Parts: sequence; C-alpha cells; structure tokens
Amino acid sequence: MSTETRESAPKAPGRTTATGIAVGLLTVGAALGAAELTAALARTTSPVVAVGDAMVDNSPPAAMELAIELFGTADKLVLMAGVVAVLVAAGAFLGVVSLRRPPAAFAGLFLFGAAGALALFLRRDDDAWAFVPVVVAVAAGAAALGLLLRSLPGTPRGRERGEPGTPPETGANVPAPGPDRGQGRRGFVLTAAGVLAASGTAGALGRWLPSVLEGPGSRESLSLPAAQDPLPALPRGVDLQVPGLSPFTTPNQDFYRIDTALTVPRLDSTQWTLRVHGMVDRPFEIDMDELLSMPLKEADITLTCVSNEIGGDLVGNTRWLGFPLADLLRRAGVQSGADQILSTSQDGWTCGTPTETVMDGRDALLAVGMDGVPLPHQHGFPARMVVPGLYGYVSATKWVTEIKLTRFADEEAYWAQRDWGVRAPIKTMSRVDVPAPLGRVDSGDVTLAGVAWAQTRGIDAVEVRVDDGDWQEAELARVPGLDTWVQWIAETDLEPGMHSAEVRATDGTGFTQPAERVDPLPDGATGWHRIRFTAE
Ligand SMILES: Nc1nc2c(c(=O)[nH]1)N[C@H]1C(S)=C(S)[C@@H](COP(=O)(O)O)O[C@H]1N2
Ligand SMILES: [Mo]
Repeated sequence: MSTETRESAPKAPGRTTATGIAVGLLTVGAALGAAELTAALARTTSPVVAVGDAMVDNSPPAAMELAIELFGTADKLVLMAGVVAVLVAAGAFLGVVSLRRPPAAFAGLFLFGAAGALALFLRRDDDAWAFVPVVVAVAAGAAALGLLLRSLPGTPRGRERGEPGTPPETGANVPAPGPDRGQGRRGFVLTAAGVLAASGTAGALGRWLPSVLEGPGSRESLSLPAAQDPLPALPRGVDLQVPGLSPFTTPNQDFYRIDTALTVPRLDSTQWTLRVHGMVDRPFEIDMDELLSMPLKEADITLTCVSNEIGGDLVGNTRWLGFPLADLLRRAGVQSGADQILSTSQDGWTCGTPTETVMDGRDALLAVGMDGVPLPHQHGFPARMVVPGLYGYVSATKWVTEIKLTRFADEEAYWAQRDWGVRAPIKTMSRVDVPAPLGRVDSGDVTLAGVAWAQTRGIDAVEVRVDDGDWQEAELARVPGLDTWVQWIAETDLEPGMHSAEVRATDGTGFTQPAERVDPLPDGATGWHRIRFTAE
C-alpha cells in the first residue's frame, strides 16, 4: 500500500499507542489465564512453564552455568520472568499492530501458539494433553482481541465502508451490531475490565485447583511405615549448638534445592511406579504399596551438589528412609558389564550412577522419607535415589520412575551430555560458618566453627588458621557414621581489627584438602575456605 493510502486512513480518536498496548496486554492476559485454567483442568503443564523448560533443556551449557552463577538458585525465577517479559513485549507490539491491521495481529497470535506447541514438542513430553492449553490459549486470546477491538471508541466502520482509501483490513472483522459503534470510551473500558476479570479469575483458579484436585495419592495422605531396624536417635553431641553454625540436621524447609524443573513436579503416589529394566535378568515394576511393604532402612547421609563453590551452601544433612538400592538391583539380577545405573525422573531428567558404588555395601537408598516425613515435593516425592559419597547429579534422582542398567559406553545422562564429569565422588571439603563472612565479633575470646564432609570416608581432622598463622587443630563434634558432615569448633584470642580465618580437613583415608582452588566444573571444587571478619 502506498504512503498516500496510509495518510488517508485517519487515526480514529482513542486509537492511540497506549490503547494498542492495553489491547495487546489484555489479549496476552486472556491467553495466559485460559492456559493456566485449562492446564489445571487437564492436569498438564502450563505452556509458559513448558516454554521455560524447553529453554532450559536446549540452552548451551555455558549459558546455564552463567545463569546459575549470576542468579544462583533464583535462576528459575529469572528465567520465568524473562519468558513473561517476552510475552508482555510481544503482546504490546501485537496490540499496537492490531489497531491498524487486525488480521496481522490475529496471525501473530496463531504464530505464538505455534511457538508454544513447538516448545512442547522440543520438551519431548509424552503427555498428549499438554497441547490442549496452547489451543485454548490461542482461542481465548483471539476472542479477547476481537471483543476489545469491537469495543474501541470511534471504530471507523462507517467511514471505512465509504472511503476507498481505507485499508480493507481495518475493522474488516468487525460486525456492526449497534446503531452507534463508537459507544465512546466507556464501552472499551467495560470490555477491558471484563476481559481482565475473566483472565484473572481463570489464572487464579488454574493456580489453586491442582492442590484441590489432589486425591488420595497426595503427599498429605501418605503415611510412612517405620524402618525395619530403626536407627537409634542421633548421639548427643552431634550438634554443638553454636549460634550461626549449621545445625547437624538440616530442617527440610531449609534444605537446598537443585534441579532442572521449573515447577516442582507433584506426583501422585498411587499413580507412581518404578520400572527396573535394561541389562537385568528379571526386569520388574513396583508401585508405592509394594515399596512401602518391603523392609525399609534409615540412614544419615549428607547430600552435596557438585556446583557448590568453596564456602557454598549447596549441602545439607538429614536422616533418610528408604529401600536399599542394592537389594532392588539384586532382585532384578544385574548382568555383567552393566556398569551404569541410568535413572530417569518423571520430568525426563536422567542421571548416571556407577553400579559398583551402589553395590559396594554403602547405604544407597531408594528413599521415600526425609527427616521423619514423606519426601517434600521439591525433594522428590514420592521416591528418589540417595547414594552416599556421590554428588547429587550422578546419584540423587528425584521423582524417579525408571532405573535402567546399561553401560557408560552406551548411554550418557543429562549433565554428562553437558560436559560435567561422568563419575563424580564427593571431594573432601570444609567450611567456616562462624564468624559469618565479613561478620563482626567481640575481640578477645573468639569462637570459630563450621562443618566438614567427606562422605563414605569420614573426617579425621579439621585444622584452622587465623591471619595466615599456624594451623591449629579444631575439636570435632560426634557423628553417627561416615556419611554425614561433622561440626567443628576452635577457640582463639583476637585483637580488635580485621582478621582472616581459613579451614582445611583431612578425611578418613589420610587425605588433606589441597590449597589449590579448582572450579566446580567438571567434577567439584577444591581449595580452602577463607573468610574475613572484624573483631571490635
Ligand atoms: N529429577 C531430578 N533429580 C535431581 C536433579 C534434577 O535436576 N532433576 N538434580 C540433582 C542434583 S544436581 C542435586 S545436587 C540433587 C539435589 O537434591 P535436593 O534438591 O533434594 O537437595 O538432586 C539431584 N536430583
Ligand atoms: Mo547438583
């Protein structure tokens, strides 16, 4: 179309850029609200989450590491905020376009739907229902857009009909129900308020319904049996009770969370099954009833993430309840050569664990309980793996639904495909908790305290030094076994001023943490934790 034609299409009153943005945002809101509600009703994933998931799984490892480095455990929130920001920007743009070229805006809406569908496809989700919310979202968006455009004040249909120069698209889809199409600003405001209320209600319902729809298989209704031979209570003296020192048992709500899932999978324990197959003589499948009827065992195990930086807090300790993984594998009959246990979670994440580590007698568990309660959803309800001595990414599959015996040479798990080490035993590590980094303490008698861990080997000694002076042996608290961290404490006498404290541990094999600092990638950080603080 020529410039001349454009100029001859008068901009109707009220059809400002601001109105266009409002129309666009309301359209996006209607689409998202409808998507959330449909997803909840169809018990499937919201397309917004699905797009985020697809971005996580298909982004280059370097980008993911950067995101984790920049945003830490808030990386998911930032990603979701990013997805929403893109939707808002695209919606605003579509809205502005819709004022002049409604068909182009409707086409844009369909393209967005197609992009959502593509994301679902890339997610390799075998849930066919996942496409339904996308279809409903596009339909709701289109309906909202149509309604909003119709209600706009001064819809120039009379003029358009009469003026040959008007672009035919403008208002072409707009029927003329009333005598006066330009009902004024009021009509638009009312329609906008209606669309907003409807999408808000739909969105809120969609968020709220899943918790209501949860049935008898919910975490709340699962009661765990006791262990066959319950462990004695933790020995007195595991906890030195120093203010600021990590408690020996990490409360569930404070336990670090690391996974690739954007929304916490909420599994139904009555629907859950675990399939054990691959290079085994007797593949089988068990459900929760059967798992809970087998002799369960308790174990105190400290879980650690390979991404934990020196001094980091991606480590936590608790008492787990579960069925020994070794017994599970014996029941299946592992064939020779099957050196890898490839486990898969309900959301498709995979993990490769050396078979020998699970079979060598350590307390590797298919865990169902954590600190006396069913696993919290974010820690893998209803069942997860826990293998002492291995970083979480090669051992601790949450929401586990499949265990396949295979060879490392044949199959690669999620993080192994992304340059992280295939085998990753936990490195001997120690941390200063007290004083807090850059904290202030009273001069004179100063308490230093922290934790150290070397799961399966145990900690033999912890040494600290202040202001690069002599190494001083710290006192160790008690431990229930070799697989947990140990608290340590040391006293020193300090003048007012800035000070540093540094710690290193020696494990049960006599190995002392090296000073050399190595990054977490590919198989865990090394180096001594050093803090600075002020005595005053
Ligand atoms: N399904 C699933 N399980 C997973 C992961 C994951 O991304 N998905 N991450 C692993 C990693 S890297 C770690 S460190 C531990 C953390 O367990 P937590 O979140 O219960 O502390 O879970 C492991 N299990
Ligand atoms: Mo991890």
